[in-house]
Amino acid sequence: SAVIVKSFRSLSANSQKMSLEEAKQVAAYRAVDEFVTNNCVFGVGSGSTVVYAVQRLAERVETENLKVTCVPTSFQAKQLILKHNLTLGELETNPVIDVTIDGADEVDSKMTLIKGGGGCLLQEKIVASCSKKMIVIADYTKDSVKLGDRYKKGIPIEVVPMAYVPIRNKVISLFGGEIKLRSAIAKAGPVVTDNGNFILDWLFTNQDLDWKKVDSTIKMIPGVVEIGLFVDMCQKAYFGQPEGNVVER
Ligand code: ABF
Repeated sequence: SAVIVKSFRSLSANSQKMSLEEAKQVAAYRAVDEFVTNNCVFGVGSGSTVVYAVQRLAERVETENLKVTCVPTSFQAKQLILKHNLTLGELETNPVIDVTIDGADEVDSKMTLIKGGGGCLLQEKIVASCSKKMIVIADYTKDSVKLGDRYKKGIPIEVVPMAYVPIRNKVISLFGGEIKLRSAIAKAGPVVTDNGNFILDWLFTNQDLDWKKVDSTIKMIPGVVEIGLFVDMCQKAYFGQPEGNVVER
């Protein structure tokens, strides 16, 4: 009986692990099936959930013979587009995007997003700003009431490397909390983004800040390139659940 209990435990543990990936996949498939149409320009986000969205897009392009132009939000996204032999576009030739599907680190009850855990926030925000619709796909661990409820790694701020110390000091003097310069692994050098910049992770403590004001104020600090706060940019979010269903907001 001990063996049976152990196997059930490992099974349930595996099924729990599987459910996080399944949750991402079911959310991604739902969004692609709902929003991607023939002749559309599609913004491809970054992160692990978007991998499933591109898989589903490639399936549909092939089976339904769809014409879709894909604009990437990072080096990773571009590689995904090329890997699936999808039509690669760019903002220079496709400055208006019909729909962007992207991941997020956290979504609050007002659809404000923390993005940039993967370091791609600048191009993600640019592409999202050029999109008629921006759709978030995520597993259930991203669905929060307030920013900071679940995601504890802070809000990423992309900065020009020379200015990271004065920016760090200014953000803390304005809004409190603490700030860490993102490095890939302990004692290694700082992470450098696709755009050659550094990332500061701002571990905010006040969860009731006016995020629109925070976004605009921090953006005004010289040397700040972008902040991983998406306010009033996301029209809809799909959260895959452990049971395999999808919660839409
Ligand atoms: C990307 O998706 C980033 O903005 C964010 O950090 C990431 C979330 O990653 P995942 O989909 O792997 O949870 O868009």
